[in-house]
Amino acid sequence: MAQDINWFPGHMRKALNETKENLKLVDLVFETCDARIPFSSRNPELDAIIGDKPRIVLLNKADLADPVKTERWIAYFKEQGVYSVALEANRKKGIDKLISLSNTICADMLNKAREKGREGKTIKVMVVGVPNTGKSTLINALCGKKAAVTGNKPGVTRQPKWIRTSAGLDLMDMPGVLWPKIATKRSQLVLTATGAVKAEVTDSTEVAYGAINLLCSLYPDLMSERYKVEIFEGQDEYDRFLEMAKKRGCIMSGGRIDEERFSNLMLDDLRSGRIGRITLEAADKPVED
Ligand SMILES: Nc1nc2c(ncn2[C@@H]2O[C@H](COP(=O)(O)OP(=O)(O)OP(=O)(O)O)[C@@H](O)[C@H]2O)c(=O)[nH]1
Ligand SMILES: [Mg+2]
Repeated sequence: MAQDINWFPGHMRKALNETKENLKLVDLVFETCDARIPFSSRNPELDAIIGDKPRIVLLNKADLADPVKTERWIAYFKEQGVYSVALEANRKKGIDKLISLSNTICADMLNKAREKGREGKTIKVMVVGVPNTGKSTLINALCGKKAAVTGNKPGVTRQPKWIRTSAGLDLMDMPGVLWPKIATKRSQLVLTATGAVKAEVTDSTEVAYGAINLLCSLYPDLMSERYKVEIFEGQDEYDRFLEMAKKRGCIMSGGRIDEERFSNLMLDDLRSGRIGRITLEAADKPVED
């Protein structure tokens, strides 16, 4: 991965500080991650800030992830004593489960408020996570209207914002945050490939090349089907990349392969689920390089 990517621009430091300050105002934290990369899309700095505050890890974009692996991740979080829910925020799937789990976790607090005569007490929730994991989409799903701005790129939400829902939750939408030193090249690759890092600061050919090699080892059948090439052990990776680009018609005048155009097409395929349902990190060995 290119050395000069700034994973932690100034506005993210500001958002992280605001997370720390606002945490005292909330009862519960929803931490969104990308179900395709539940290990790499959890921010260790956010994790430290959240500390012991009750939280639910949301495996969002579950529609794009491998369902069997998502089940294993849910079991893994359970073993760790962490609440988690698989979500498809854009289709409102998993929302009812999330509301009922939030009520269960906050039952004591709600009962105490009721005893004191505060009937309408809401659960105050802060929604945090790395960029582009669907925080604002989730908030819109919970309140049934477009109260938060969403977008198919990271860095859409810039300011914390309170949004009231009819489900008994008050939600604070937070800007997505990364952290300064993303430990492994593999984490850097999967975060950029899935779209948590601004496309403008990455080299699309480098990201697509890495993503293709990873996907060919994890999901050879899906890749072979999508890009109409044979995938076999000992294959030259660069030759395979060029062949895929050629099959996709990414050829310039004079016959040269248009690597950049193919890379952008491939990343678009990956980000929008056209390759198939894929999960790039397994719960039984979450740390790999
Ligand atoms: N396939 C799929 N896409 C989703 C899902 N949830 C959100 N998205 C899409 O993901 C993109 C990012 O959604 P946002 O809600 O803006 O993400 P965010 O976490 O608020 O992003 P920042 O504000 O940049 O941190 C949008 O294009 C959404 O439509 C989901 O469950 N499945
Ligand atoms: Mg947002």
